[in-house]
Amino acid sequence: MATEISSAAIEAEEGAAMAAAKAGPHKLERKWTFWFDNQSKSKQGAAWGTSLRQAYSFDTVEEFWCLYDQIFKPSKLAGFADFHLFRTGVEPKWEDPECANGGKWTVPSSKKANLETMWLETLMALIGEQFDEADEICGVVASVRQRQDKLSLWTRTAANEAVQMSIGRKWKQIIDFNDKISYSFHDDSKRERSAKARYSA
Ligand code: MGP
Repeated sequence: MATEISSAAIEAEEGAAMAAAKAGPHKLERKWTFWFDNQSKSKQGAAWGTSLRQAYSFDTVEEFWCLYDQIFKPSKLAGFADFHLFRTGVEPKWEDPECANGGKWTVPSSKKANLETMWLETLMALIGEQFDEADEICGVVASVRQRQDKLSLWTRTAANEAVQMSIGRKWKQIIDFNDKISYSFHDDSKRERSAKARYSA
């Protein structure tokens, strides 16, 4: 009897493994691209963006984990650098047509470990399409700075306050952040270094 059960169990396990292999990689709803910008390596006085590089695009869960594990962990960044995850086709620049009328929510992070956790939670929420207004989100940036690290969630229609408030509130839940976060317009950032907060959540 015992032998019968164990062989049946083995058969069932083999069946499940075969099914998983046949199912193949798990496709995401859309394609995403990782970027990086190691500004500590750029020449002094070089224009902004000269060190910004498009790195890898992916559209399966398996590729995401591979890229995240091997490369895109903020703890691997030193000095003055950024990692970005943006929808494929959208460049992480104010000048991109999808970002031109947009802005960003910013979350400061005083501890490296917090930045790492919040970054991963945000990546998973984006690729898992957890935001109701997913089409309104351009991407997320992890910035490692000497002063203070931060995460910024870039959205496309800054003037739509209701959409931004909904995204900001949802983001705080996702990353389990309880302090206030603020939203700035890229248009203001173009004019002044410390753009004023337009919304807060
Ligand atoms: P930042 O990196 O967004 O601000 O922009 P931060 O992190 O507060 O400042 P940092 O000194 O710690 O990096 C810093 C500056 O980079 C801006 O004031 C712009 O001069 C330039 N810059 C940043 N971005 C995202 C852009 C962009 O998308 N386009 C252009 N043209 N310049 C940018």
